[in-house]
Amino acid sequence: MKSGINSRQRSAQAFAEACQILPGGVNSPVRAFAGVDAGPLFIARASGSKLYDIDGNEYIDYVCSWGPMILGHAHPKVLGAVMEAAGHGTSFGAPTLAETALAQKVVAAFGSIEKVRMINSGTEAVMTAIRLARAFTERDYIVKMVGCYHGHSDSLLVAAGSGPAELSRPSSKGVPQRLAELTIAIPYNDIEAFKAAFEKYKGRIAAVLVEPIAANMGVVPPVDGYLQSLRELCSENGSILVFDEVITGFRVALGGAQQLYGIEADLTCLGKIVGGGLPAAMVGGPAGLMDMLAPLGPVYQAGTLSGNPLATAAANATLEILAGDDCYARLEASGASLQAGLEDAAKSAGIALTINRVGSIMSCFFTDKPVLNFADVQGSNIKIFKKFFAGMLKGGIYLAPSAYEAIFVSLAHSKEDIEKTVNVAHNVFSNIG
Ligand code: KE4
Repeated sequence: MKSGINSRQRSAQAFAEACQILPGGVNSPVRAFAGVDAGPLFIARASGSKLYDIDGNEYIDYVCSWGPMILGHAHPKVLGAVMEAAGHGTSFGAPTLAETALAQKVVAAFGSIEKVRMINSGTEAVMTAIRLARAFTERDYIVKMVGCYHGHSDSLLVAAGSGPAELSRPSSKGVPQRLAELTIAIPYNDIEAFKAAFEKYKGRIAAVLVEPIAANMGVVPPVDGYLQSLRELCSENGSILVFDEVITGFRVALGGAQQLYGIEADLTCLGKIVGGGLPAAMVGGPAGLMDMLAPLGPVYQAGTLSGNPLATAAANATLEILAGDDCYARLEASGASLQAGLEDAAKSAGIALTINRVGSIMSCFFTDKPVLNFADVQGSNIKIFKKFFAGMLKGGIYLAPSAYEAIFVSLAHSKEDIEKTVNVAHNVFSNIG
């Protein structure tokens, strides 16, 4: 097995075929490698920290399926739980004990959550949270931050990060202007802009939606006091503070960014890790809000495969392992080691590099300035990012194919993986100029 790209012929052929039948050859835009002017690799299998493409190339994987694979790929306990569940049937459309058990784990981890509703995607979780907030407050406006991404529901494809940002149209066609006007987009980490929005739309803002650690414009942590200010202003104005913890939930701490920063949201959206690599997500919050959901309350939400037995099996197995006492210390150590190695490699090559990191998520911005919001990301050198991405891939390191995404480190990444990654980066940086 060779590491890195030796041939990618079969991927190229597979992509050409896929493009005949799938728009852009993919089932999610960021996978198309549009952000790095290349064609995607087709993956044959994955195990631990490694991915293997259909040309037989091996990569150290830092995409981790865009976050869910915090334990690494094909973890034996997760596979075992899924296979055991599958043997009893794959979907019933009826309640199961595993859903209650999973909900109990989430409630135990998040002090702000008394009840959860399981769904199938982060998009649906955020969509439901917004609907709940609008129902509870009887208001229509929502505030989101420029460059944050919250899935592809209409109201949130406004000034969105991740894929839409890559396509340089931060809003999507097909979203009615009248609907988009109910979404107020302001810069992340800008409290004055936030206060001004509350002044202008006083008494009319149903919800403030934020990634407590932005990770869809690359990783951009909240500046000191930012989340506290959002919390206070929402409380003062009777608006619902929604933390989109689809990436940060169970990633930066078992209790997500809320545990890390000590700020409680009114509603929390979870996804990715909470599905253990299968389709599952959640919206959670106090019973007074959550009980507005059907069948109890007037807010409708439903899903054929919600709480699916396979996804709940993967999720329960994953969260049981993450509750282990040293997981987050190990993730922090690996993240810090990778950051230090990459910074050292860039410095020795004279490359301007700013790394933003929180625990096991980070992003590389090719600039010598701080990166505090989406405009700062756009001011970084994206051309150098593309060369960095291509060089790392050639060296057997699979990073997210976009400057607007994150590097995810898992518990399966070994010291040797980190060392190899840093060595490849030394080589790439010394030739990137
Ligand atoms: P999904 O609907 O893709 O499960 O979740 C949407 C979502 C919601 N909130 C946050 C903070 C998210 O990051 C996401 C999805 N993240 C992207 C990558 N940054 C998923 C990858 C993709 O779109 O293919």
